[in-house]
Amino acid sequence: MKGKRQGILRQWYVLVPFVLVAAILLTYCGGGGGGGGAVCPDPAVARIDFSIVSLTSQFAGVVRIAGVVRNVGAGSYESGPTQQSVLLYEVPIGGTAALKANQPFQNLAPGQEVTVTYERNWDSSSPAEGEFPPDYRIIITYDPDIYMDGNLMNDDCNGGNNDLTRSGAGINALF
Ligand SMILES: [Ca+2]
Ligand SMILES: [Ca+2]
Repeated sequence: MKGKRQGILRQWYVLVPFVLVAAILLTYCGGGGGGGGAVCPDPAVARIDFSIVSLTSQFAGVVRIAGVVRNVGAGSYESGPTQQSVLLYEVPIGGTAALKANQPFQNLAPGQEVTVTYERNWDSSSPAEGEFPPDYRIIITYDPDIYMDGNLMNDDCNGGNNDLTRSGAGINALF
């Protein structure tokens, strides 16, 4: 009996910090919304678009990979010019991710978008692209101290939507 009570006490010691953090987040993100929704800024990777720029044959050409980031929060994102960026990686199957494009951004009103793009030659009949296409991965990256810079308007209130991957198989489907 005594052992069980100590176990519950131990669980509380672990839980209390999480409850406090959750309460603080709810107070900040949920307060003063008027409509009751979150008013904090939330840049998110909305989608990855593929398109053909030009054809060199029926099966090959120049393609564009575009990662679209949108502020899906109800609050304006307002920050310094060098504190955030959108990164585009190419990830070969079984290989190492390679950074292909880097698009800095600064302010994003609710619903506003910023796009990172990368163009390359693509041969849908080749093994490296047609048979085993790489993945494309878009990541929103922030300065490490962005939550401690004294500016609440650049605190992304949802870190769970800042990373999206799409298979390059979607490019082959365009040819
Ligand atoms: Ca901040
Ligand atoms: Ca986010």
